[in-house]
Amino acid sequence: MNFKLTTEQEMIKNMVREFTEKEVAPYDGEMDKKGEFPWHIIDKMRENDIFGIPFPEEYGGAGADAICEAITLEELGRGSASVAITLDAHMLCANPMHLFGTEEQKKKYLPDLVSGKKLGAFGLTEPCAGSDAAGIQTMAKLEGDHYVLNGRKAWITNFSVADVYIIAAKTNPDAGVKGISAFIVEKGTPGFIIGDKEDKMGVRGSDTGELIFDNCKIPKENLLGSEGQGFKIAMIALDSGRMGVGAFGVGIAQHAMEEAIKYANQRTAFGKNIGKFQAIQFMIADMATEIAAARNLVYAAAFKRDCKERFSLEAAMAKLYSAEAAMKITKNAIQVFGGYGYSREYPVERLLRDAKILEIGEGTSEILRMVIGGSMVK
Ligand code: COS
Repeated sequence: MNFKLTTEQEMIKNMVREFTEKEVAPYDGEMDKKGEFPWHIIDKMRENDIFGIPFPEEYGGAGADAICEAITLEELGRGSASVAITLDAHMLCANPMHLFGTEEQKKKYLPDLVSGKKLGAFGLTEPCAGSDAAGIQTMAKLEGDHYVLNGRKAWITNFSVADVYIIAAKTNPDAGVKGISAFIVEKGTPGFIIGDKEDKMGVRGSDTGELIFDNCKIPKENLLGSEGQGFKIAMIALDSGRMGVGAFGVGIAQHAMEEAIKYANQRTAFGKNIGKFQAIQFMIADMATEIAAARNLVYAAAFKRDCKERFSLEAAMAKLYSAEAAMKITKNAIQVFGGYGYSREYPVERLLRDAKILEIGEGTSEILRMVIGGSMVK
């Protein structure tokens, strides 16, 4: 076991950090205020090959490992949770395409996802089925050489900006989790309607909303994996997604701690910088320790993925811990700022609003405790 990053991992960390400081972080406040998707940042991410870091070179990627994927999301998250969640959602499409796509599907879709020319999205959640993923109602019926999709998806990140979607639908409603299949759906397919956008509390630069399938006909060849494999594909995609959410949660927490330290070293009270008081130092000590612990859990999940072993447990632990740590750290960063922390003039209140999604998206903290607890008692 090695706790030191490799030369490649270190290089990617420095590259993404520099990129984020220059091209991402300066725009995060504006994105939050306007609630606008940052296309100019996506263009720069494309130019800097950020979408392709963990994919094989034959599809145009950098061939780096899962730790590099986590590092990328952490560093982007340190500058903007909106941008990090956009990439994480894109990965929920690109990762399963890479793992389960046929050669033809990979040749057709992966190069554009890897370069970022096309953005991806992943549609599992529905208005009445979030945590209960097996309870989805969207149906896919085979009719000749087409599947016909009918239903609705909700809370889909990249819902209107994506070009390629992986959509979970029931092909056999009586077969429970074994009756769910995954499909590749392209934007512009007749019957595929982009619905309304959500007005969110945080990650306001990200694009979240509803998708509608109204007799949407997709070619039979767009089935991803085999019929009935969709639930497993979704869960495997979510293992990587949860690792990614854990990673950008570390980034949000790191940002909040850095803001708190900067402020504590400037603000004076009772004749000295507040950073000299033990009350503040203890808060910062807990922040630093929890960030280190969360980062190690994320790296452990990524390491296990790189070993090609199932890492559901590690990914669940990483996301659960990182999300709860980020909530506590952003809340305490506001406390260090006092009244100013409650003002929109400073970034820490935004970080708290951004952090809240970590406890909800891609598996609530309650679902993750079920996954972890279930695995422990088995
Ligand atoms: N990797 C591989 N296989 C997996 C898997 C994973 N991560 N997770 C589940 N499976 C398999 C199981 O092994 C089981 O297969 P077998 O029957 O062949 O053994 C099958 O899938 C069903 O799994 P399980 O019995 O655990 O399913 P449940 O219906 O009990 O659901 C929870 C499990 C609740 C954990 C699941 O529905 C879930 O994660 N829900 C949250 C969904 C979510 O995160 N939504 C967020 C929106 S997506 S952005």
